[in-house]
Amino acid sequence: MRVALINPRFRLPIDTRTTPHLGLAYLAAVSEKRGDEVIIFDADVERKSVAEFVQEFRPHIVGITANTPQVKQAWRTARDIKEVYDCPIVLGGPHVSVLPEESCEKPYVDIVVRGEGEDAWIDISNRLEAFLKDQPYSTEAFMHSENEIFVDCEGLTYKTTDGQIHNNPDRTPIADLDGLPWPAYHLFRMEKYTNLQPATDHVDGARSFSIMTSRGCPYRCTFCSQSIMPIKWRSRSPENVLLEWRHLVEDMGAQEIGILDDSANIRVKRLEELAHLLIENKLNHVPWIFVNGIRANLASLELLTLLKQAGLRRVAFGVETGDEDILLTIDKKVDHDTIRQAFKNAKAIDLETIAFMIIGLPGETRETMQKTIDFAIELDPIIANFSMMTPYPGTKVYEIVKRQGRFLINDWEDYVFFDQQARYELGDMTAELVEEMYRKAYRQYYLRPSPIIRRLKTKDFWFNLPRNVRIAMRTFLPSKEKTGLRKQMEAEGAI
Ligand code: B12
Ligand code: SF4
Repeated sequence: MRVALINPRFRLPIDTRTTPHLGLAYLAAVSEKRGDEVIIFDADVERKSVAEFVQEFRPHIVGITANTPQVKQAWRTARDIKEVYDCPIVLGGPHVSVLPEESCEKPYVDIVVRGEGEDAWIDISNRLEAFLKDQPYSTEAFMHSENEIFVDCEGLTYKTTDGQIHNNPDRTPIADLDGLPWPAYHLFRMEKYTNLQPATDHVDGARSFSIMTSRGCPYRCTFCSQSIMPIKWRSRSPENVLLEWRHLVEDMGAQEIGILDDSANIRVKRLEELAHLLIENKLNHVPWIFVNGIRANLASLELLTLLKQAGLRRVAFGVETGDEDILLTIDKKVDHDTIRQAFKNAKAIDLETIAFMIIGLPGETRETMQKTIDFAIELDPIIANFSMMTPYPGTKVYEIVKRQGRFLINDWEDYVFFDQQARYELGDMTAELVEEMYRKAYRQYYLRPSPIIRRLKTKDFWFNLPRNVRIAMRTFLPSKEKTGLRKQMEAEGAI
């Protein structure tokens, strides 16, 4: 079958990275393994319209991914396709996994896959192929209520032709991650993408790759959207990761690799084994980074030293807040001294560090937010990343705001966290205060002599000068205007 997988166009109001979508890369890989002809249409880097694309490729099935700010663009994409071409349209990803009916109610969406997608996607493809053997091609017939094609297909919310929405039970998470094929990077035009951290690194985007060595996270921090990956943490074996790592370095020419796991160091022994394998197999010359925070309580000097020998260049920690009480309320299950020690360990061996911080958590006051800024300054990472607290549906913070607070946004496209605008108010925490402290965080952190001198001393800063100037302008000047794309999308007609 011909299979189209689509990443709807969505640019953040900041100058961020554009990297191949790993979820689509996995879905494409399992489809190729099934024997399908697959095209990934990444609207972020494509020039032609999606309508032109489907008319040329004539896919038997289309899959569209959607996180929260992307979901309206996913609906527009589905509509644009259905207007010119008939095929079943399937949505998946973090947003639709939490609110599947919302998307399934749209006339141009047939099926929503909730959670991890590979098995459900292949199941849908198999059922479609079997159906097409005896029938002329028609989505109407395929989704007809009398056919009951999906009645026992787990992990799906779907709509039959009588307008009924069916919510099937969840699908069991993939137990054997080693059984998955490698993400289909060969289907992306790699030269169109940036590297993993373009604000700091000067690596060719076509030589920068992501890898996922584990899925899920056993924690449930109140602000974190954990809709796709279940609470059960599962990992690939070090030997299996090594094979993909070697492929990225030797076949794809990787010059940097980013580990995308939610919690990569949950099982320390596994990471140690991977590090030994990278060293033994002489793959440690290619620098790699932890793109997401690793657990500070499991980042001993011994572990970090070994990882550095294996090529680790930069490590990130989810610090979130500088206030002890707020830290307890967000269920991070770590304390400040542990975080201090993790940074000390990383710095002792010259690893670069990133701290992820949040401004505007429930219960915050001017004092607690100031403590967050002060704690970032104390830790002094090369990147202090302050996010505006954005309550995503499905999180505990979303429920708290719904019950006790007031949302200041009612458009999914505004669910981004670098927009300088407060997303909600709760008790005495006003939007004005949060926005003031958010701007203060960046100014107070970055407009100090040490970060400025540190940046000026790095070669990559000068290579990335135009981008760095743009980022500085956006960060330090208040943003009143919506981005050009938002305006354009609004002009094209909101759904
Ligand atoms: C890497 C990453 C990014 C990168 C790159 C994104 C990319 N191109 O893939 C960058 C830095 C750009 C980014 C940005 C943002 N991100 Co982000 N990101 C991630 C991260 C850490 C990993 C994504 C990943 O590769 N996952 C692994 C793959 C295998 O999973 P997946 O992509 O979800 O796909 C699987 C399923 O969802 C499903 N699926 C997905 N699509 C489809 C489609 C079909 C048809 C089917 C059947 C199934 C299916 O099947 C896939 C395979 O199992 C996740 C956390 C996480 N654990 O996923 C957060 C995460 C996706 N991001 C999140 C957020 C909030 C954002 C931002 C909005 C943040 C912001 N700055 O404001 C932006 C939005 C950017 C945009 N343009 O849309 C949230 C999403 C929450 C939500 N409700 O939407 C997550 C879940 C983090 C979290 N725990 O809160 N992000
Ligand atoms: S913030 Fe990190 S530790 Fe907390 S639930 Fe999300 S992925 Fe897990």
